Amino acid sequence: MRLTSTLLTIVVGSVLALGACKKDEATSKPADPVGTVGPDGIRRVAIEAGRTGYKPDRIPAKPGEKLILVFTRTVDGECLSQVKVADGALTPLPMNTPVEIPVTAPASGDLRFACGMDMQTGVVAVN
Ligand SMILES: [Cu+2]
Repeated sequence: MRLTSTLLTIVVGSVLALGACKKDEATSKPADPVGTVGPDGIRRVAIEAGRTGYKPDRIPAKPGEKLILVFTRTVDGECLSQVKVADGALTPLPMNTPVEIPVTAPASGDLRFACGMDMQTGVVAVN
């Protein structure tokens, strides 16, 4: 009897935990490294600077392609409050405010972006 109720508690607990997990996934936007092309013909890729770093953290691009990275910081704290793209200046990222940074993909290889402390990183990747 006691074992049964313990098992039941575990099962119910797991179901509740799974449910909570699923709900989390549904509310957070999936990473989309492709983005959308605006009326100006320039591709915009939204990047979330959040709890787990940059999402997406790898944006495939064509050689020399011009694109606009749209960073939105969704987490408090100093770490992701600034972003540095390639060898450019540090750009402040206010909370929940999209900040557009135009970039040109390299002829080959990766164009790197990182937080102000160089802890979180991502790339615009040319294959
Ligand atoms: Cu950092």
